[in-house]
Amino acid sequence: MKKVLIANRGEIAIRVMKTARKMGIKTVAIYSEADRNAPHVRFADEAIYIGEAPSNKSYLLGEKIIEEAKKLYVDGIHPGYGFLSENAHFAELCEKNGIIFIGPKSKSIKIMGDKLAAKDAVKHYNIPMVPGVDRAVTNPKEAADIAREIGFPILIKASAGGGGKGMRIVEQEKDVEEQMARAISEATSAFGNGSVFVEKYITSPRHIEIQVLADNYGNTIHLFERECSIQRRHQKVVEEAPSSILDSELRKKMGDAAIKVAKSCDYIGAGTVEFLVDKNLNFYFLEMNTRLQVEHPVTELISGIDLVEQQIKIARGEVISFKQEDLKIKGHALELRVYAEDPTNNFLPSVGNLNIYKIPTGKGIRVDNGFEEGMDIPIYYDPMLSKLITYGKTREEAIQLMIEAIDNYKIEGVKTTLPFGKFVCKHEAFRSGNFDTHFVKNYYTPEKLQAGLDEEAKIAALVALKIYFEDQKIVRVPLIN
Ligand code: MV4
Repeated sequence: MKKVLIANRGEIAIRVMKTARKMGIKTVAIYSEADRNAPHVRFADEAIYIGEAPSNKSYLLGEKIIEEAKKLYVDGIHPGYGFLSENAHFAELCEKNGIIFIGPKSKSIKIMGDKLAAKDAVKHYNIPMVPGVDRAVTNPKEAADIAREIGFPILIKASAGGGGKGMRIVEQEKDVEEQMARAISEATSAFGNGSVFVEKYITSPRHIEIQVLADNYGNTIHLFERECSIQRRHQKVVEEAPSSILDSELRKKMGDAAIKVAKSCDYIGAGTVEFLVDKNLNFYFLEMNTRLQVEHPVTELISGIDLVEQQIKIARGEVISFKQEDLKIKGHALELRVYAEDPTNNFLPSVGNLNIYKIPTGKGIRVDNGFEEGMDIPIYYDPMLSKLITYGKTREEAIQLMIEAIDNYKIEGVKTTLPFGKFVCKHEAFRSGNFDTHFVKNYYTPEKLQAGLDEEAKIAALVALKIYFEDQKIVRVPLIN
């Protein structure tokens, strides 16, 4: 593989290019009208203009991207995350055009993209599943019967859904009919597929996912877990590895289950198997993400494995060069997603110009960044500016590094989720490890964040005052005795 096209933008495009370059592979960027001067375009060896700013006129135009790739004799396409990364048709189209899709086969994408097909694929592998049904339910009476059997609350899920879209919690029998109808109509309009199923609702779970790697020769391994419970409306905010609730025994059980999930769909490449873990540490398979995930860096830091390098090696037909037994967790990593969103105003996108944008550096700090000072933040795409990743010997060290690194960002022009990240890192529930997927809903209010910001402003003002007086050599009258 001599030349790879990265069908993406922002931090992930740059992240993938860095590894390709390290491996001696040439890189090709694609860009939309809004990204003519974007960092990922300048970072690449070559760049191709695809189309207008909206994604459906540029980054989602699979056929156009392949057509341009062929003109430049590209050998492989890395899709990053989002956009075309879980588009089975695109993966197939690449192969049909003699270009390697750096990802799984389209068959695996198809199976795991459909939650019922996924349940069907894993059913002979003895994977723990949430109590419920593994077939589409259309009749509310049938749903009520199932609910009575498994017990309320239940969760109605869209088969074509995922990432929290098209889900309905139902607490009582009298609400089943109405919520069913809503779930079906939501799923029909959102996915063009009204198929729904019913599960027992796990009320306060942790969201833990396992990173897997599989080559073309039947070798499938896992690279431990990521704890992703700190999320807001299905948008992850802080991720970490390892999870403080897993011991080596549970880690092995979940790792083995994840490997079996990957095998059930003949998975090849890097993938992630999502689980819910309940209060009693029972775990249940939820879904599999057939792409490189946003939060992959925390796994890279604790395992010492470059996941993009592994993706490329596997795609060009190499055998995974290490065994499960060779892998060991070393240290602790945290990731904060830095979004241009206002945490004091319902996380509203805060678009504008990055008048000042300075990112922290130092030992134990990694920033995967897609922006630079002076840039306007395009309104067309996800407003994530960068990912702040910290790595320490212990969890406490990684948290402390995170707090300091947050303070060392200098951003003016837009509001960001940095103060929110600090709120999480300073919260007792997070520090003690005693939290679940409801952390944000349970503990966060804009007022608490504002109080923290006001306190910091006050301290900053007092420090400034102190420096001022010292400079002036003015003898102060004590303010308080
Ligand atoms: C669940 C659940 C509780 N019980 N399934 C959310 C996203 C999608 N991957 C599945 N999700 C959930 N499925 C049962 N049977 C709770 C969630 C869920 C969740 C899962 C992971 C991370 C955050 C979440 C937030 C709300 C709900």
